[in-house]
Amino acid sequence: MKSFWRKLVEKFSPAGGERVDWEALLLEADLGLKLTGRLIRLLEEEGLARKPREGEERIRRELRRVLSAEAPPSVPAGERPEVILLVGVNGGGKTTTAAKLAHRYGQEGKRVVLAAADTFRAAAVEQLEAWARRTGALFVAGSPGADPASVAYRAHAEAEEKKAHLLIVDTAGRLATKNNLMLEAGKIRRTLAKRDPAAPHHVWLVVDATVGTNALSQAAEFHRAVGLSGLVVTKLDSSAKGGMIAAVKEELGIPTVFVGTGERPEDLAPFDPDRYVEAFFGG
Ligand SMILES: Nc1nc2c(ncn2[C@@H]2O[C@H](COP(=O)(O)OP(=O)(O)OP(=O)(O)O)[C@@H](O)[C@H]2O)c(=O)[nH]1
Ligand SMILES: [Mg+2]
Repeated sequence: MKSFWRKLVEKFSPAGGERVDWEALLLEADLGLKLTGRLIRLLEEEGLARKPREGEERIRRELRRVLSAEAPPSVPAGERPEVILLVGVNGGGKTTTAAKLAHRYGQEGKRVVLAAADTFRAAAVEQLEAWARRTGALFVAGSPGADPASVAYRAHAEAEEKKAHLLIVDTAGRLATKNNLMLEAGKIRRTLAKRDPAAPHHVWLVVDATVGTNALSQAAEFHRAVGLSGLVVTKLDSSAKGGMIAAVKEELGIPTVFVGTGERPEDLAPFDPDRYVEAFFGG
């Protein structure tokens, strides 16, 4: 199967591959304005702009550098539970990702608490509870309409009491206004910090890869409001290109920590820059 990159190369080098419209190609690959601009300047400075093969090789090397490997997140067996707060707009895959993380760390032998801090949508609580049962995690929820921050607070107390290694907090994605969404995430973050100044240890934005460079503006907004430490990019199994992973790292310095590749609990993998670059360019 031809990779999307190959298809783009064909599309943007109409004259038999001698010249490539790099700018159009890189933008369509979801690399964003800033990274695209820098890559073009690189190619020009190094005299590779009109050399399709060498140009591509240079881009590949630069992407690999931008995505430099970071150690995959691990859950230390500390005194207090490690806390992961998941935020993002509706439908991005937060609840599914919470379940996948519970499954992953549960399999490693960690005691996991799943907290449903989405008290906005009644079905959301049931959805997460079902996942908790499936993955063997403990489950904490609030009543419909309860303050999500209070659910997070209680969940942390329970996680400590049960000597859990990990607390995963799922949040709502749809609120009356986007501003409320940010305010709520900020409040949950501050409330967790009252229980443990080191918490939340991770604040991850869950984004759907198929939104393309929209992920950049989502990440910028959430980063401003809550401070993000990582990205979880979901639905990479759909026809998504995933270029925004490099764009977000370049523009905001936020690394992708996990990628979702399906709807089952096991469809989550730590982000691997080498595999990503390989898949991005394809054969
Ligand atoms: N194909 C695929 N589907 C996914 C993936 N992750 C989540 N989904 C699906 O995307 C849909 C939305 O996922 P949820 O986990 O409910 O998203 P959410 O962010 O919790 O949504 P809200 O609670 O409404 O904000 C569901 O149908 C999931 O099964 C993935 O990696 N691949
Ligand atoms: Mg949800």
